[in-house]
Amino acid sequence: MARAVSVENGVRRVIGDGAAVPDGEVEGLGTDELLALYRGLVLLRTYDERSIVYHRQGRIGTYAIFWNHEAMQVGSALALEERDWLFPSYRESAIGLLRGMPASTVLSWWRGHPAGWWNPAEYNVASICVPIATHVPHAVGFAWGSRLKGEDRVAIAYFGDGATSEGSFHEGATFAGVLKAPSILFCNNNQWAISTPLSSQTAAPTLADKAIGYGMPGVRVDGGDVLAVYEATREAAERARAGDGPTFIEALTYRSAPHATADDPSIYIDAERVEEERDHECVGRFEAYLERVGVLSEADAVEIREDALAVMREGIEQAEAEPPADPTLVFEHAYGAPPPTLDADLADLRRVLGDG
Ligand SMILES: Cc1ncc(C[n+]2csc(CCOP(=O)(O)OP(=O)(O)O)c2C)c(N)n1
Ligand SMILES: [Mg+2]
Repeated sequence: MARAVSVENGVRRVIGDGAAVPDGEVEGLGTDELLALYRGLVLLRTYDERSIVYHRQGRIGTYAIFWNHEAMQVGSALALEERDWLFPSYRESAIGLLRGMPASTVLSWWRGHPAGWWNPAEYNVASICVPIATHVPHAVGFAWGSRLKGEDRVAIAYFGDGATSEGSFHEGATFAGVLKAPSILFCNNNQWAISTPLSSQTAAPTLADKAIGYGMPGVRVDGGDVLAVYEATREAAERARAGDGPTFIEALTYRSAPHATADDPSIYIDAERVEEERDHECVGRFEAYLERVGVLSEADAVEIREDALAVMREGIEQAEAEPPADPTLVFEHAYGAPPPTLDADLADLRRVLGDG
């Protein structure tokens, strides 16, 4: 049976439904800040939708869709300061765009091109992490190191529900709690780890319940509500800066797109629940809120959408203008002592690529 994300049971919500459920507001967010959140949502939504088209056209490789995860990414990233560091997983691949990273960089990453590598210190955005949860200890270690150096930086690690079953999550969370590292463990609970349901990840009633075992607060928030995510992340950052340690945020959603372009969820997912989620997708939900509070005009909305499309057009053009990568790069940094077969392997690859 389909069921909407509950707003009871301690799940924080700010945006109402325009009818029986009233709107709230977040202290300190004026017109400019609300429009910045909207701009971020539209930019990421446009990135995601264009990427699926580029994938179908063979212009990027396999792509991890984040449709309807934008509120979690934008709400949390914009609640932090520019000096704070983001540690994304593949699901947050384009989060750097919110820090001024060109779209061509992220598109190049999905094209498997070295132009997709960036210097993390340039944007305070760590490399996209594909191994599940291994970046949790990285983020926590970074936060702890920053504290030792007397810097006022918070690190946020993004990961999924499935990641909470990994050893690296446990190690990172333990480390964060014990050392009071100024960090935020942000879990996008989209209730699926590819085809493995949440019920296989934990017997606990909620993922936030795990936080108590690590000595940190566990906060549950409606992951489709950009304002609730913003507020929860801002509070977590304040705790971290005050020296009170990490916070685990469980943002609830239901994955309403395939895991990635290579996945067919129709054989395992609850289609009715997906439809319901899509009807309440996070960008439209915030747009309706902004219209209700009189902040967004139709002209603004059109301009913001056109700007985002222009970013993507320029991004794919730049990514495709990159000269082909040198295949030796794949081999060069893999071994301290290369095996004797490596030269022959490289010659084979060059032949396949018509490159030698
Ligand atoms: C260490 C490791 N094991 C397995 C995989 C294969 N894998 C890729 S995505 C994924 C599911 C992760 O689910 P979740 O943590 O819920 O994140 P979501 O994709 O739903 O955002 C798995 C098991 C991997 N990338 N890394
Ligand atoms: Mg998941």
